[in-house]
Amino acid sequence: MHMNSEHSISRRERLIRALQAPYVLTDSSLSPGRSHIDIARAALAGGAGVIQLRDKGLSAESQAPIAREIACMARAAGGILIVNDHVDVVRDSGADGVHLGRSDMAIGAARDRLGPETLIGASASSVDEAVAAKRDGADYIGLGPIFSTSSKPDAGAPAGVQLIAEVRRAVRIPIVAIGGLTADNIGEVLRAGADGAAFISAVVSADDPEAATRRLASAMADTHKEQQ
Ligand code: TZP
Ligand code: MG
Repeated sequence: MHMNSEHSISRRERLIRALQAPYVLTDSSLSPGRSHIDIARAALAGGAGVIQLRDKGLSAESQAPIAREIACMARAAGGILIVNDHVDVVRDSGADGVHLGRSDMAIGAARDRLGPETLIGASASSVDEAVAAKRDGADYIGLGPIFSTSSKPDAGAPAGVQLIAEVRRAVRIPIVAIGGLTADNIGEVLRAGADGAAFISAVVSADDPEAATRRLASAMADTHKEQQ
């Protein structure tokens, strides 16, 4: 794949731009009958800026060809693909980055494997974890759960939008809020200082994921306009 340092700067700039639109996690277990590719296609058509391939049950080997296809689709739509958990899938697929939780590979080790060009997102659920993730070299923070969620059984107690404001004061890298986000609460999430908003059930469990993404994108755009 073609890579140079210009590419690396623009990848982070592309992230900031992509985060203006919904960040959609393709959890197919919550979306009966739809594949990761179906969900990604619908979300991109509805205006998603970032797709995160997330499958807790599928091996890295099986995820690589899916990631390759979604990476092409995302690129064609001007969006970004992040792979959850699996550093090696990123290397093999041309995805833009990886998202790491606290029980995944350490951020520094992932950076060594992936180099400076690749985006690394890190989960945090407190100010201290966000500060540590930034210090370790994360490019953005996935912060949550903000509201209660049934999509991640071990997500912990909802923190509320107050945590977004606290993390905003503590770190300068982009904050992507997650956990129970919907078109109805996205305004307060962005006003609290989040740069982006990640959704699972609001998109993947909707009857029409494309229309659901479009509604979320429009709610986000309304808030951005109001903030200008
Ligand atoms: N991390 C923190 S909460 C969460 C993850 C993956 C689940 C978010 O799902 P939903 O359906 O948008 O609440
Ligand atoms: Mg993880």
